[in-house]
Amino acid sequence: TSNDIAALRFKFESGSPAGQLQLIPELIQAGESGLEVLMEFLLQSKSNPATLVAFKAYQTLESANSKVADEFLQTHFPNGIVPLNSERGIDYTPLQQLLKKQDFLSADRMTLQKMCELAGVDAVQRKWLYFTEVENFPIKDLQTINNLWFVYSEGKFGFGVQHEIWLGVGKNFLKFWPKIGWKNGNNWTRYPNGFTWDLSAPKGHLPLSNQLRGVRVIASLLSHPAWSNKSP
Ligand code: UYC
Repeated sequence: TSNDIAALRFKFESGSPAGQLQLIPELIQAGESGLEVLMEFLLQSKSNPATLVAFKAYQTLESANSKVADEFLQTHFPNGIVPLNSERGIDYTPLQQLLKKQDFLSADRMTLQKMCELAGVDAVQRKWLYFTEVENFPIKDLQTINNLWFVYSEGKFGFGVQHEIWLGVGKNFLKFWPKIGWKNGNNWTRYPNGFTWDLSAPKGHLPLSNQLRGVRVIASLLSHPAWSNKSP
């Protein structure tokens, strides 16, 4: 009844993220009026960094077989739900498209490509990064890349997750590698087939940073102010 849906709407809108996740199946059961609650929620949170709840709401609408929901997504979120802010005019749409499909291997390569674009023409030709370039990356762009990885991996991947794990081992890379599945005993995980390209991977497994040229690039990525300064 309309009373039930009003109560459900109130519960959803005032709930914690965990509570909201649990309510999504009930909203689907409520039919079109439940989907409307999710659409309104997505519109209201449009300018904020996307959250896991927003991603679940998005996935739900996408698979709802509803003409209204399809048109809504096509109009407001044609490429996905993460805002693609860039301070240097970089187009992160291709990265969002790959991550939305959870094609993590191609997304990992695209991430390196986009970070090279962010660093400038020299890096695009070189196809890898100097740590001095990484230090100068804008917070906004790293947060966009990270939000994309985080949201579409349902909280498993991204530099922010790697940052947390790295702090947890006292910034000790020898302890960090095995934790994220990049080294097993004395053996480096081999690129590309040794890595796990789906959500069964350990937390923080992706995106990769090639260590051939040393740890300075990943060290400056993980020390970047993007991970301590959450406001845009
Ligand atoms: N590779 O082993 N890696 C490559 C990783 C290393 C090697 C690319 C990560 C160790 C060679 C990516 C690890 C190592 C190539 C990564 C890893 C090594 C290559 C493609 C665990 C030998 C070039 C993008 C730390 C002991 C040959 C790029 C090729 C490529 C990532 C070998 C993303 C996380 C120290 C010879 N490795 N790389 O940047 O495949 O080239 O084209 O890090």
